[in-house]
Amino acid sequence: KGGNGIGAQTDYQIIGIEPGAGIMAQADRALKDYQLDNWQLQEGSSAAMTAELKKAYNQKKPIIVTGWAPHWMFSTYELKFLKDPKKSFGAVEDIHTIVRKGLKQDAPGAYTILDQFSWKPGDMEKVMVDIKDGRDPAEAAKKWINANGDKVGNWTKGAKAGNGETINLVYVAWDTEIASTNVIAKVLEQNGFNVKLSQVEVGPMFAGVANGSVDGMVAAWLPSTHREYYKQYKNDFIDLGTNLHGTKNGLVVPKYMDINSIEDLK
Ligand code: PBE
Repeated sequence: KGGNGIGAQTDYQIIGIEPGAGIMAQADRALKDYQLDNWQLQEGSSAAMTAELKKAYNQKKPIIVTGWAPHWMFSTYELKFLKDPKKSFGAVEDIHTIVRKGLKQDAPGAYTILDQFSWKPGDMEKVMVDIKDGRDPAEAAKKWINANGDKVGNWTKGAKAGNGETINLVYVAWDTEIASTNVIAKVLEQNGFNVKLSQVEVGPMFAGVANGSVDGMVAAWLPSTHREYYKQYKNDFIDLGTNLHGTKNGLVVPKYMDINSIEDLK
C-alpha cells in the first residue's frame, strides 16, 4: 500500500484539527494532489491534535499532524514540516486584521490601534509558549506587553483614548489566535476600551465581522488559508492589512521519522 511503511504504522491517519480550518481544506487538497488514496484526514480539534502529538512523541511513535508556524510545538518538540513540492498548503503567508464597516467612525481610537497592530512570529511564539506552560492567556498577554513597550507604543501612537466603549473581538481557539487576540485585547483595554472576546468557529468569525455584529478580528490567514471565507465576504468588511508576516502550514512530523516529503507517503 505504500507510504514507506509509515502508512501501516500510523493506520494511514493524518491527525487534523477543526473541520472548518483552512488547513483542513489544504490537507484534503494534498491527499488529492499527491494521490494519497489510502490516507485519511482525521477531524478533531487543535487541542486534541497537540495532545495526540505529545503522546506519540513521548513514545517515539510515528505520527503525522496538520501543523502551522508560529507554534509552541516547534520549541517544545523536534519537528519538521514535510516538503510540499506541489504547494498544496500554499506558500508563506500573512495574518490580516479585519474590522467591520463603521468602526472607524464609532471608535476611532480602537480602529487606529487595530490598524497599527503588527508584530513578528517570534513575538507571537513567546506568548504562545507562556500559555502552553500554563499561564492564563490574559496574563501572558500582559507580560509580553510589559516587556515590549516600544512595539506597543507604535500600535497606540496617535490613537484617541477610549471612553469605555465596548469592542467585540472574535477569534477561533487556535493557539496562534488565542495569543494574538489576548494581546490586542489587553492593549485596547489599557487605552480605555471595554473589550469582549468571543470564541467562535471560523465561518462565524468572518460572517460576524462582515455583518457587523462584532467589531473585528486579527485572525485572517491570507492569501491561501482563508481564501474561500475572504472571497465570500470581502466586500462587506474592512481589511486593515497584515499584522504578522511569515506563517506556514503543512504536514508536520517528529524529526525521528524517516520521511521528508509529502511525496514519501505515497
Ligand atoms: N490555522 C491557524 C488556521 C489559521 C490559523 C492554520 C490552524 C486555519 O487553518 O484555518
